[in-house]
Amino acid sequence: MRSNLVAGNWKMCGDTASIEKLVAELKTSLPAEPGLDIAVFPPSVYLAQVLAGLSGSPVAVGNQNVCDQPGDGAFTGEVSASMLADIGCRYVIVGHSERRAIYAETSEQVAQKAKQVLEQGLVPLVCVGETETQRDDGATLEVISAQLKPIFSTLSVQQLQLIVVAYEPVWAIGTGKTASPSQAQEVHAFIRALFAKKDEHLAKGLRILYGGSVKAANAGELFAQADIDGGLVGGASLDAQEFSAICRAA
Ligand code: G2H
Repeated sequence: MRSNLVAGNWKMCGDTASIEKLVAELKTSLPAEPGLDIAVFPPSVYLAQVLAGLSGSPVAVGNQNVCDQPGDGAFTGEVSASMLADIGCRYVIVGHSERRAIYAETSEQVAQKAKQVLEQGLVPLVCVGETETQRDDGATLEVISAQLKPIFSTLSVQQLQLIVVAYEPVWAIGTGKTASPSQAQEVHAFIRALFAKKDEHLAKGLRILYGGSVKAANAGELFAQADIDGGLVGGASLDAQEFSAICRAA
């Protein structure tokens, strides 16, 4: 049976004081339930602060990005998966649509990043999702399939068993528009079927999160879908009460 995962992507938000307050509030408000994993992804300069603040709590910490090369090396400005493992991170988001769109990350780079993360014993959250134009053109499933192709060709079946996929329709990110539960379920089922072509057992165990304007008011309906195993939450994860309510819905 798959355990649900709710992940809070804080993006490029916060400062020392606001993060201290958020961590303190999360410690008292987040549910601790068997079968539910919770992780937060602060901006990387605050990872040490958040790891220290959440130490002893069941909440895991991850980074929002990683270098596609192994460390150490001459890659100015980058952070390696080995460094993230060294400080105690458990997860890394790779291929978020903001990185694909703003920083021109390709699906091949995303697969290399996932490989680096796995080689350090961490779990990559591999993000995929179509733009509004692609959805309007009826190309959603084709786009998702193309984004996942390098993941299948780069990772072994053993490695694929360890990843988490996040379906985040670009048109729903930070826009207040959410995919309907049935729109999201259709894509999640498609993703699971793609993994089943590789290995049935792998597909059954794969956790597929939904992301895109998830909030307490829509989380329950989304998470009730057969192939939705939790959420990747942006804006709403910056409010401890709202994030806790989303976690309770999982
Ligand atoms: C999608 C999501 C978190 P939000 O980017 O990754 O953000 O919930 O603000 O749409």
